[in-house]
Amino acid sequence: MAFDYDKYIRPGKLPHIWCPGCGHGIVMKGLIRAIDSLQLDTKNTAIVSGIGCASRLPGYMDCCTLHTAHGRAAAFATGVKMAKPEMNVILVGGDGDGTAIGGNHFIHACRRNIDMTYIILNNKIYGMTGGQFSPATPTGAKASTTPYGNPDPPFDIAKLAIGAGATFVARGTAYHATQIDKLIAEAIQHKGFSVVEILDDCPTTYGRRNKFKSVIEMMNHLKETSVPVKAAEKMTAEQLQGKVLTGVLYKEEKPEYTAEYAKVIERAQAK
Ligand SMILES: Cc1ncc(C[n+]2csc(CCOP(=O)(O)OP(=O)(O)O)c2C)c(N)n1
Ligand code: SF4
Ligand SMILES: [Mg+2]
Repeated sequence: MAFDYDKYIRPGKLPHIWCPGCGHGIVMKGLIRAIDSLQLDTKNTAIVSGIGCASRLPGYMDCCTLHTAHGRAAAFATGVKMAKPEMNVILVGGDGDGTAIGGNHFIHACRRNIDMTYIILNNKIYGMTGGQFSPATPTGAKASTTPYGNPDPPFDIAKLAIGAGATFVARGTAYHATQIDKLIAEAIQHKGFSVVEILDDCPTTYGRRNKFKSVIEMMNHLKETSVPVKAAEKMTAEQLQGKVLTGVLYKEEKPEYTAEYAKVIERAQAK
């Protein structure tokens, strides 16, 4: 029997706002399958976002959802988790939302190791506002604000998360759709701050400017430029030139923030 996505879609919210060929819907379906595979109680699952095309995702989900201010998903989500540590808290947002205006919130959420999962939909551009360059736009790529090519080097978002202290970091792509749910499910099960970066596409504001002739070309680009971590172990530095690694990139066990905070309260009350 076909998978019943409707079960998790908020009644009356479709059609969605995304352009034909946008990768964000592929990620939403992956998130739905992950929630279903873990049998999460949707009434005990908060999905929190900032602003952007990616950040519209929670609005379609029949869970407890918060669509907040640009770049502030991590701050709101931290509030939810601190108030209700028993809730599953999932953040969803774009590369611009999470690493430009929200970069500060992002790195500090990583540092605290609070038990939440942050899904970053990295389409390398500010899609919603017409294609301004983001901190994930590749050097040389064209954006509405870099019409002669972007002079800035991009962040490697996964490495940024690891450096800032996230204890589970994975990367997937919208091309590898059937891997997305598995990465998200593993991230949700991890006790601590987990980040899942999904490389996806914005054909409307990035693809057209950067000479991708079709969505299929953008998808093939994701396929051709990514390598699973296991396969990368057998490849030379030369073969890995220009490739990004996918799969679980980092995992460690560390004290979780809400549990540590509960101990602080206990100590204070014992005085
Ligand atoms: C404080 C504030 N500054 C700027 C904006 C305008 N704005 C809305 S979405 C967005 C960028 C979204 O890019 P990204 O997070 O990458 O999501 P995408 O649309 O690419 O999915 C910007 C700059 C805003 N809404 N609020
Ligand atoms: S503008 Fe880009 S990111 Fe936004 S919905 Fe369209 S394709 Fe997706
Ligand atoms: Mg974006």
